[in-house]
Amino acid sequence: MFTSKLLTLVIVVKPQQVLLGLKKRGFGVGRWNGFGGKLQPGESIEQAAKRELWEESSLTVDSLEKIGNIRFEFVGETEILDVHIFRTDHYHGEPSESEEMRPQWFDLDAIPFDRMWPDDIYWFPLLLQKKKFQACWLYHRQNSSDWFMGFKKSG
Ligand code: 8OG
Repeated sequence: MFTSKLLTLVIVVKPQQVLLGLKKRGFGVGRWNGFGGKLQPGESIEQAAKRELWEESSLTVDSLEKIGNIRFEFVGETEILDVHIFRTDHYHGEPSESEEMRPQWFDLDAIPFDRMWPDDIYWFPLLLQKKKFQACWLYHRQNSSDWFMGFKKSG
């Protein structure tokens, strides 16, 4: 019996740069990523996305554009991670370091894919081109760099 856990991920983009945070603890520690996490009881996916962005980067947004959805499965595990991905080009405030993330702007031609989740290199270009996508990835085990296969669909 499989269960599914909803997660959010927000990627902040400005002309020629993208904001990423270095994850300082927990799942994905040591990797650069967007800002996000699990839903709290009673929250909508968009509310959770805004809250996590605020908690991890100090940025606020008026609205978010849903751009992608990725489902992650892990071999031998019954919990699927259902990650809803948003892009925003408009934000308020200045990014600042939180307990969980150290934010940094990266030029679009210098995104540190070798220090990000291995699947990111496949869908970031779609996000940057504002193309909607869905994907499913099967990883060997949580926080591992070993993945077996991926499938992506854009449009
Ligand atoms: O609350 P926590 O930090 O554990 O949430 C995990 C975050 O990591 C959440 O924003 C979803 C995101 N995430 C995954 N897998 C992947 C992935 O393969 N690539 C990227 N970019 N983010 C991921 O859970």
